[in-house]
Amino acid sequence: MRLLRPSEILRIVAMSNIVIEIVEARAPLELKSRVIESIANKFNRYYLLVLSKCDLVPPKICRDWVEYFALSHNVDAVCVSTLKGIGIKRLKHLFMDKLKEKGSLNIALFGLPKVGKSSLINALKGKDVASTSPYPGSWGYTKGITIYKIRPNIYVIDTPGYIPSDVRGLEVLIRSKPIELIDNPITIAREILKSVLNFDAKLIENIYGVHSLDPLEILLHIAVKRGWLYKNNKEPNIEEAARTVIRDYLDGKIMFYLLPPTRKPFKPK
Ligand SMILES: Nc1nc2c(ncn2[C@@H]2O[C@H](COP(=O)(O)OP(=O)(O)OP(=O)(O)O)[C@@H](O)[C@H]2O)c(=O)[nH]1
Ligand SMILES: [Mg+2]
Repeated sequence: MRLLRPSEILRIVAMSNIVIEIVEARAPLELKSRVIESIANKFNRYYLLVLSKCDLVPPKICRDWVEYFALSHNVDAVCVSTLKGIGIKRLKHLFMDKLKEKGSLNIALFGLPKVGKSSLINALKGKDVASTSPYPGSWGYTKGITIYKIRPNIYVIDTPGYIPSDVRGLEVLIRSKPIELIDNPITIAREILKSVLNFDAKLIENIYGVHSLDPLEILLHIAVKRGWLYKNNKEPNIEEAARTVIRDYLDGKIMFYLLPPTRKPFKPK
């Protein structure tokens, strides 16, 4: 699967005057890299964080994240949903303001695979010019660096997904390669289910029709219910069930999201 190389980031930032990093609103800190921001700062480029797929979190939570990034990271962030058309007008206004300042805009988009970079270009352009796909490496994922003109003097650069060296954990494991090629889908799906069960056990019951707090039992249930059995021993194929859970998480079918870290209340001395 084609990923963006670190050397390409430098080249793209050098030819841009705005750098946008896209992270999904449901897990911004799990997807945000320090690398992009620090390269943008080094080149003295305006850095903006787009909190994508904000339709998957309550509006108040996305607003809290915007406030969190403003106060804790001194970074501008915007909530966007290309699916629901949220935040697109705001972005366009922001670009028009920057255009007055800079004369022309080259806007670079970076982010892990499947955060919605190409979908954002299509929403800005108002038609499907960049190909998109639901899963890492699935048909239509971005394989090259392409410049799209979205308005006179405004160009947006689409890039392949990037796996930053400072981002680790589940999000990296499920986005770095096609789901069929993930070596340990059961371990990963159990982690996803564990987090979702801690968040709201009802979600799992609603999606998979099983009332259980045990991730393995849930995978067994999914495999049995869908008739997935290993060919050799006819046991439930929980590996297939695990890949389904990973797909459902990426699809947003599992409505799970994280909250911004709580700030310590300010105590006057
Ligand atoms: N719920 C929801 N899904 C979205 C939104 N925007 C994009 N998606 C979905 O997210 C998936 C990934 O979108 P892409 O635009 O292909 O993501 P990408 O970052 O360009 O992915 P790569 O090119 O592989 O790096 C697709 O299935 C989109 O339909 C959104 O606002 N809300
Ligand atoms: Mg893409």
